[in-house]
Amino acid sequence: MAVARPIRMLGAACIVLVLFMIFQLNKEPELSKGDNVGGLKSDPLLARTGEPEGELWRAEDHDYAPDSPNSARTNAALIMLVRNEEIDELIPTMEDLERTWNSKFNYPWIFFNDKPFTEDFKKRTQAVTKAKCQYEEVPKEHWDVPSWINMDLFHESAEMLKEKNIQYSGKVSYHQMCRWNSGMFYKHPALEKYRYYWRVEPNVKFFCDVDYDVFRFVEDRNITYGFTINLFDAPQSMPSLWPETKKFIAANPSYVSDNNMMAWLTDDQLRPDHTKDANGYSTCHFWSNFEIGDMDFFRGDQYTAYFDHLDRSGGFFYERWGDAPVHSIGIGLFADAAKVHWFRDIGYNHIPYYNCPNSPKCSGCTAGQFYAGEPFLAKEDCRPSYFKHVGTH
Ligand SMILES: Nc1nc2c(ncn2[C@@H]2O[C@H](COP(=O)(O)OP(=O)(O)OP(=O)(O)O)[C@@H](O)[C@H]2O)c(=O)[nH]1
Ligand SMILES: [Mg+2]
Repeated sequence: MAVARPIRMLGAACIVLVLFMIFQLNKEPELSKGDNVGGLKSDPLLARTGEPEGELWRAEDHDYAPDSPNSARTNAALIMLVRNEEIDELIPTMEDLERTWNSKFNYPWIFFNDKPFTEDFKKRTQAVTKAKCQYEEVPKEHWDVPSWINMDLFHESAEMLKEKNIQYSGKVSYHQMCRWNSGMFYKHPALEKYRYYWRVEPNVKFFCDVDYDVFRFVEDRNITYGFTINLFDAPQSMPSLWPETKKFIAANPSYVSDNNMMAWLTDDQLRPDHTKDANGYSTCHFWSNFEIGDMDFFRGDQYTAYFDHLDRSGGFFYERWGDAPVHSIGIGLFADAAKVHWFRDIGYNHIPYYNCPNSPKCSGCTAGQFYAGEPFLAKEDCRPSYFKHVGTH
């Protein structure tokens, strides 16, 4: 029986439409921001993301039972500085990371606080995980404002920073927190036996299933530092950080790594005004609310001397240096750039920024999304400079 011509035409049109849709679904998405991702043709976050290459340790192949004395876990821990009052924001974050990763590997959680943890905090956090939870107070000598800081000068400086809209500048505890994260956390006795850490904060989100042992991954490849988000900072919070850094380098030129990231640290193309206002530092940094790192790097001679130099100069209090730029400059100068890893496969959000891979392992975020909220946030993205000067590894 002959099929009427209009029906044949309709059938052909449907086939073409289906083929077109298959093509659209399979092609790599176009870059959303013109050519602005470090000169790359497409945003690497939009490319299909799988697991990293090479051998990976999986829970099916090794013993990751929580209480196993001979487990395949390496010496690493999940760490979090947190206040008792933040418990409600912390539980969903812990649940996220347990669901997507740690319930398979059972690395211990170590919580730090400048005050004693309450029984309620301990009970509710331990209930989220099969892994061991440990609760530690920060030693007073690691937290207190150092003796060489003049508090009158601190208050005067805080007033000036407030006029420049620098958030939290008047809050002493915020400065203490930034200093502790910059140069103290890895000196805590509870971390002495550990080499690798994964830093977590309350209220952050994880979107993707990660099915390999991330700590074994960094150990096997000798990775010094892993990040998810690369961001600009407020130059007004750190006018003397780069000048102090330059003084340190001039006095210790041999500390600088042969394969350093100076070009990224001093880029003056992407946001020239930022680099100018921060006196030579682009302000680009690894956003340190997420970091996976090798504490042996921070305990090493170069970073130790660098932190001590910065600490003595007073900028953690007279300015508002964050641990993110301080870690980033330390890593950018003293580490081997080849040993810094972008965890593109770990979907992550700390309000308002995202790392959201294009992968079937992820749900709850939009692939390639960098921010949620006002469009002006887009300009805080420093990935174009990082990809250009350092790469996408
Ligand atoms: N125990 C304790 N934890 C703190 C203190 N200040 C900050 N923290 C923790 O340090 C981390 C960073 O503090 P936040 O207040 O989130 O700082 P931030 O990320 O720069 O600021 P937001 O953008 O407001 O999140 C979080 O894990 C806090 O729980 C403090 O005084 N005591
Ligand atoms: Mg935070």
